[in-house]
Amino acid sequence: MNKKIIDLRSDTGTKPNAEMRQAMYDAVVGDDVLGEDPTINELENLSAEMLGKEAALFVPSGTFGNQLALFTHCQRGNEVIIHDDSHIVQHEAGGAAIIAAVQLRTISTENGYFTWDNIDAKVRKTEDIHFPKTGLIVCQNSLGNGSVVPLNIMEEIKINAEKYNIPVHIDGARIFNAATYLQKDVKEIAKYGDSIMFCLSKGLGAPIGSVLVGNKAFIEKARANRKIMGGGMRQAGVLAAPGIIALTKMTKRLKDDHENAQILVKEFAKHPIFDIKPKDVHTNIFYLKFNGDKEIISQKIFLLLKENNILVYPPRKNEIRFVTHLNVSREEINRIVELIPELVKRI
Ligand code: TLP
Repeated sequence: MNKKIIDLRSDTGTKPNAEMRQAMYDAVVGDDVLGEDPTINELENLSAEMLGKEAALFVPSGTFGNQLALFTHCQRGNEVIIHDDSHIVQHEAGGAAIIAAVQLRTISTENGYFTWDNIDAKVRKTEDIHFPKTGLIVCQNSLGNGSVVPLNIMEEIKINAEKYNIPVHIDGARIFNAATYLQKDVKEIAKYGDSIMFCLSKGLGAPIGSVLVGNKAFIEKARANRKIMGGGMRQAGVLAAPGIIALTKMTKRLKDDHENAQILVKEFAKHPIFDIKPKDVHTNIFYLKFNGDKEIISQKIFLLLKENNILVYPPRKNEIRFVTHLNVSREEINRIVELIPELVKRI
């Protein structure tokens, strides 16, 4: 058995490459709380420019960036319209209630995203003091299942949100994956948000960090709020330096991860026991579903993968998530492809 571990749990586990480590070593730093870290300033200027916004703010994590956006856009007690499957609802430990002190008004749909039609009925359109005020709409692209929301859906949301004066925040942790899939400049997605959070870690390979972008007034307020949240970092240019490489170089290699996901999915799709279609997989993340006794099969597949040193998270709702990323080579993908018929035989 091949002993080398292939870790497909998440792209959050990607390691900084040699160039990033050298850039960290060489980074010129200063006190960023005073705005004096040249490397952070460079990263923030580059981020704003790439996303087509006026200003940007470096933050420690994606969760931090999302929570900061809620905190900055909203008043306490505001209502935030958001999809039930979103990261903010499912994976941010209830932070919205603690930090921004907002109420999340969730919407569930089959495909993981909502349209303006879904949102319209939830917008508070009256001054009646019984009701909370709608403070924000949150969209996510790409989605947690790796699929990409069509831009006409986002455009319709933005246009209508503007009519009611409601800002839109985009959780764009993997917005560069979405842009790669759509073969569009990332600005073409970012223009549908008043603020966007994107991650330098994950598929872009920086060890840490995310960026929040928006207009100057919003980012100025967010900078003050970041301090309140304890996210004012000092000589953090050592963290921003790999972020600059993430943006300038690593954004161009995401297509490799998408191709690797497609190679796996195409192999799975050959076997009727797997319920998956290559065209439904857009980026580097997919959920493998099963035909037959889903609970037993998903558990067996999980254990067989583990036996072969292929790491995925344990099945949830009888589905297994796979995430391809820069630390999984084509050779390793081919090793899994060769193994799939063997797995099927052993179920
Ligand atoms: N997602 C992680 C886990 O938290 C689930 C993962 O393994 O996918 N927005 C989105 C859409 C995300 O997927 C994540 C991380 C975040 C925000 C939070 O980023 P971090 O981990 O930097 O706080």
